[in-house]
Amino acid sequence: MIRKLFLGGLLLAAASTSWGAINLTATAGAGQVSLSWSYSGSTPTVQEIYRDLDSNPNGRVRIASVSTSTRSYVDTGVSGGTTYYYWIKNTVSGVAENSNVASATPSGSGGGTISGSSCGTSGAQTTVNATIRVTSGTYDGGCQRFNAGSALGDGSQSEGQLPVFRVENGATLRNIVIGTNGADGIHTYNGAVLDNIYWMNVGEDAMTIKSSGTTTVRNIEGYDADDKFFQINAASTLNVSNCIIHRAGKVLRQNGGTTFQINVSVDRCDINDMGEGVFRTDSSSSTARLTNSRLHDAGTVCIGPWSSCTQSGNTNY
Ligand code: DGU
Ligand code: CA
Ligand code: CA
Repeated sequence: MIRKLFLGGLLLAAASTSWGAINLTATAGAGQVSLSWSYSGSTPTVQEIYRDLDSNPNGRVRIASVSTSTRSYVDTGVSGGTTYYYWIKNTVSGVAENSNVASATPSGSGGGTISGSSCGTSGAQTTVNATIRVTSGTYDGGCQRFNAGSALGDGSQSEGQLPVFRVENGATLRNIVIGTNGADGIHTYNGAVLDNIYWMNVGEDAMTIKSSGTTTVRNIEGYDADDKFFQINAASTLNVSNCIIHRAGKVLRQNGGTTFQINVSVDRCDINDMGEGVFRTDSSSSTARLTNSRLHDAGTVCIGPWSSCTQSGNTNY
């Protein structure tokens, strides 16, 4: 009689939860984690998915509640390079059982769309003998090719060349091809927007921030910057998105020996064949961020005593 009662207790336990198991696996993808799970010995009833940034379930958050028949889930709310921990929780008649913890580290989104500039290089050509100043509103170049004349420089590494464009006070420069003589590229003063710019052969540098402000640079593409692509000569903010930079010493240089603060963000860029690296400063108060980008032979990402220099969501190819 005693033995029979004991067996009955065990059977009851098996029919509820304590002998069941939920076997969870997590597979990392580009910008996502795929979960799949199976049951042995218990019945899927109320299924919830939990996620955490460590394997201790304290502090985990519920990211989904799924139907009784579901056995897989794709979590797209993740960042590349971060390790995530998951559980499936199944509740039957108020009694909860949890799966094993499964973890995965997704890669970056691979940059999403990185398309560079939509200006081809076959537009009409103009020679620029005096820097074109854009002081307000928008200057739209219609994807014409602007070649520096010798009055501006020869596109070599010599300092003191003049820029092809100078953009000031938040004005916008759009749809420009800088031709095979790049001279000193584009200078910005007190903030500017540079949109859809193609540098066929960067001269001494592609763009210089000459005075404080926020410079926004998007949808750009540039080739063969022997030294630096972006030169930053004033305390300022630079936000770059959707760029292709092909062959350069480095993507960005804060002016040598300066200690003012710059804040730089580069998102969704394809950076390939850098001689030295990506960001270089001598200032310990400056910050830089490289996100959602694709890198190939990009060298060292953070060079110098950056206060903060971070990367996330990037992939190497
Ligand atoms: O002494 O300041 O190349 O602004 C060196 C100079 C040099 C700058 C820089 C620039 O760092 O002229 O393009
Ligand atoms: Ca935790
Ligand atoms: Ca320069």
